[in-house]
Amino acid sequence: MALFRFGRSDSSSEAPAEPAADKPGFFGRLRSGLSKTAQVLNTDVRDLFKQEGRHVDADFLEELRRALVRTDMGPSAAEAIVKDVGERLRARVVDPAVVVDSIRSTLLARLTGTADTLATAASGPTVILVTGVNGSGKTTSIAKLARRFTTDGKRVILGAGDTFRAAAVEQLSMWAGRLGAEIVRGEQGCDPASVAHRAVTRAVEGDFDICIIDTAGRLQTQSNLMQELGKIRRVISKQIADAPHEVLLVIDATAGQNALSQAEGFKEAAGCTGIVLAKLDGSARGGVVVPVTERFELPVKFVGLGEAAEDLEAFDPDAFVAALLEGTLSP
Ligand SMILES: Nc1nc2c(ncn2[C@@H]2O[C@H](COP(=O)(O)OP(=O)(O)OP(=O)(O)O)[C@@H](O)[C@H]2O)c(=O)[nH]1
Ligand SMILES: [Mg+2]
Repeated sequence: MALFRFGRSDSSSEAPAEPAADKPGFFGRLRSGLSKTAQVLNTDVRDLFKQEGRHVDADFLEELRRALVRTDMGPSAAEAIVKDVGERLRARVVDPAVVVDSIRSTLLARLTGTADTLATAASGPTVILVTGVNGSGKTTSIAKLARRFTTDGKRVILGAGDTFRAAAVEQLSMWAGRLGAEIVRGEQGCDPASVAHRAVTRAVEGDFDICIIDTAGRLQTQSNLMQELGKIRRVISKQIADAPHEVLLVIDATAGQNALSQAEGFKEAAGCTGIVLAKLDGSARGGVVVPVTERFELPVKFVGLGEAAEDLEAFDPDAFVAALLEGTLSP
């Protein structure tokens, strides 16, 4: 299986949907999306440095651990940072630079393996199945992905596998029309696996490069609906042996710790291969991708930073951690 790498979209070379002044750059939007987590780091962790000449002892380490756990980075990353800081600074005067460096390197180590790559078919169409809970941003993320592919010169076909709501099919059709992608639709209430089957058949026959299949939102606790995802998967893999090449789980960045149970449920039922973290532009709790990536080995592939088709960026761990740590050392 090959890997497909998108270039980082350069806002200066693309027509923005809104005036540039209204739209902060990538880092600005990432920073605002991570503001809640960054704020905890900023206030709680910085408070620990305030006491002049304070030594690194058990009390300091416990306070640091508690502050870190209050972010969404998860207890395991917090513990690793405390251990590292304890080893590097034991009985010495608190050095904020060492603490920040430890946070940075620990989080980066946990986010490695996350890359802006998508697995693609060696030949024939690449099939991407998109899953997630209700309203997480699946259909919009599909539009954003489709735009990336069509901009790259690829021929894209969409499968309207959310047959639950008529409006869902309309929403995807609207995007397909705008983006110049073909769409395969089914009757409302029909079996989504049959729509997926028809979309893949058309993708093969029509020599499309990419086939992206939408699904209705569902909760990871609805076992019948989770089994339906398994069925869609099986139907696709009978048509193309190594498909779906990616099964993306779209998580709403504001889901916080709920993202952990979503990742667990969807990975098990649908064999998810990666995450799209949508809505990171709002007031979000995006730090949760650290434990999600670590516990479920689900790399974050893309982040959604707005409602428009161009508001998708490849996940960049360095920029992500830098945004989290913004201001932690500043007065
Ligand atoms: N601000 C912002 N809004 C987003 C983003 N992604 C999606 N949305 C909005 O979130 C809402 C839900 O998005 P959809 O793409 O319809 O979500 P869905 O998962 O397909 O929803 P269901 O099909 O109902 O389960 C819409 O109003 C989108 O415009 C994002 O990255 N940022
Ligand atoms: Mg949808």
